[in-house]
Amino acid sequence: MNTQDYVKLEEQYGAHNYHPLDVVIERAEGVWVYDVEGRKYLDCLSAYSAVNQGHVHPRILNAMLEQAKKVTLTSRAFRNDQLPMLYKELSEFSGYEMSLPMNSGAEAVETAIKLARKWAYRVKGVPRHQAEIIMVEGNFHGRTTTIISFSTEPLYKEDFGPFTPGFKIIPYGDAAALEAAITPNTAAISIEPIQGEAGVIIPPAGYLKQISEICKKNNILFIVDEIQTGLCRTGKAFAFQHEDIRPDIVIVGKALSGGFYPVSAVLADKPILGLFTPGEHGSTFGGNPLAAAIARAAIAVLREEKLAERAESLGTYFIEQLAEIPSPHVREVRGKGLLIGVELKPEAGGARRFCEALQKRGILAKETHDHVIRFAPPLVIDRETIDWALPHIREVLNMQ
Ligand code: IF1
Repeated sequence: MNTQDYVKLEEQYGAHNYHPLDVVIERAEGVWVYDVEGRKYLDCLSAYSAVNQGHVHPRILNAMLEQAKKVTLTSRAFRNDQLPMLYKELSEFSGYEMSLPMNSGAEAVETAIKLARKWAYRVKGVPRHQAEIIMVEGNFHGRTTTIISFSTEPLYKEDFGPFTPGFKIIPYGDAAALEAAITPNTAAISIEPIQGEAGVIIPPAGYLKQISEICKKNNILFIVDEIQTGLCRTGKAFAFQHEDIRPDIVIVGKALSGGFYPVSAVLADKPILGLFTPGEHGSTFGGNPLAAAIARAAIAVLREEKLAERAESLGTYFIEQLAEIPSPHVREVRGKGLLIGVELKPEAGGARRFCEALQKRGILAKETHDHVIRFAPPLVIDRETIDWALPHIREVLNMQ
């Protein structure tokens, strides 16, 4: 079968909830993916930062295979020998005392919402079922009906009401707006340290610090969604570490498994995560030994291969080189570490056609919000590969 054969099957039998590029990947290794026609591409999306460690990382693969031969799922009705080790290693990696393992990022976000609400009722004394959580414009936290209830993207919500109450929206990047939105019933504010889906939106310097101080002053929880920005993507273990803050709750996912398995988690200290009591929350697969073994190896790779330092140095270089490309189409190049967005001018006609042109040159990138090309290769990329890609990117950014 060739590419079009696969595309036809997908068109006929699959729900059309995506509009993917017509590249049918059958194999991947490191930063490279290979399609069914044998063509080779540089992956500049990393499955939305789920394969920070590179595709099919041998160490994580081996951990998966070895654990799969032993036991994969025990349910949390019993204990297993991998989860306690993941708890400890995740605490050492993050500096948070405890964690609660889930599967998808959205499930971890939902967990954080329930945790913040419980803290509001049991600790802050907010009247039950009146807790408010403040979100920001341009947020992306997943696709569940509660999460899209606070989305500001009509496409994600318009046909899916009625919506979950208890959320307020304020502008992103404006700390004064937070102060104005707080009421006695405010439980938390939840933000992405850098907004990925919104187009790699980096808030003003000091914004996270201001939010943190307002939260402390008003006794509200500061939640950061690091599902896309965390785990070394932006040049630090967590993107919030670019400022001198320590949020109350940190949400991780994606690269927590290196792309091998859905693994997510909520991180916090005991006064917060200690609030959950047996039977209140959980999931069939959350914290299973296979997921835990994979996540342990994924964290070890981040640390041992110094992927944060790598993202910092190579990201700085990549951003500098992209910013030097003369192009009639580019409005701005922005990013942190290897989370980079090239924003095009509206008159460029949208980023999709540039991504299609990049695909023809062996580079897979994804447009986000019509006008931004996101470059987020696996953190194991090297300078030689970036230097290979730059002339192709330069040509494409100068096409008619
Ligand atoms: C799709 C976007 C990225 C996330 C943040 C939570 C989640 C995500 C910051 C939920 C997931 C994915 C979902 C995927 C495409 C991709 C995405 F374009 F949708 F917005 F990365 F920017 N918080 N992002 O980025 O995690 O439940 O998916 O495991 O839904 O199309 P999930």
